[in-house]
Amino acid sequence: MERTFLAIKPDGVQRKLVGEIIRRFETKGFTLVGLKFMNVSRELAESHYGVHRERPFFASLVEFITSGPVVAMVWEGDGVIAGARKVIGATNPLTAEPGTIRGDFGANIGRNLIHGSDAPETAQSEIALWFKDEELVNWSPTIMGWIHE
Ligand code: DAT
Ligand code: MG
Repeated sequence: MERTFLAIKPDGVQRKLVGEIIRRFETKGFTLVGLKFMNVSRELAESHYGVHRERPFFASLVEFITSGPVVAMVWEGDGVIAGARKVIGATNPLTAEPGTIRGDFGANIGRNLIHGSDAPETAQSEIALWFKDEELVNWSPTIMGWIHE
């Protein structure tokens, strides 16, 4: 079963959107398999956003993600990597569709509320970066037959 890494960024936490955001993935039918509330070290932030190291916004990105606690999560489901990105919406909240998390709650690209892995390779490396194996819970919701054929 596919897994992805999601993180509610400091703006989502400060704006008390944790429950609202988690609710959207739960009601969609994805399964939570890892969850922790944590401060992000500079080292972890720079590693997580390593692909953006040369971009002009890299420093502010690291500053932002380390500015307050985040909710780090792993979610599971068929097609969850692309599916969660759909729930999240486009990178810039101003162009993200209404109905998406960023489209409904965001107004600035530097405050776009949530991170989601963008491909199977990044999902795998981000899960390994943020979570130890023993922090992930293998379980199958009993209602699965009503969510998935
Ligand atoms: P996403 O978070 O949708 O995967 P990304 O990986 O391209 O987007 O960029 C990571 C984060 O960097 C993004 O959530 C917000 C910030 N960012 C991206 N492009 C930016 C830009 N042009 N100006 C400012 N911040 C930007
Ligand atoms: Mg990205």
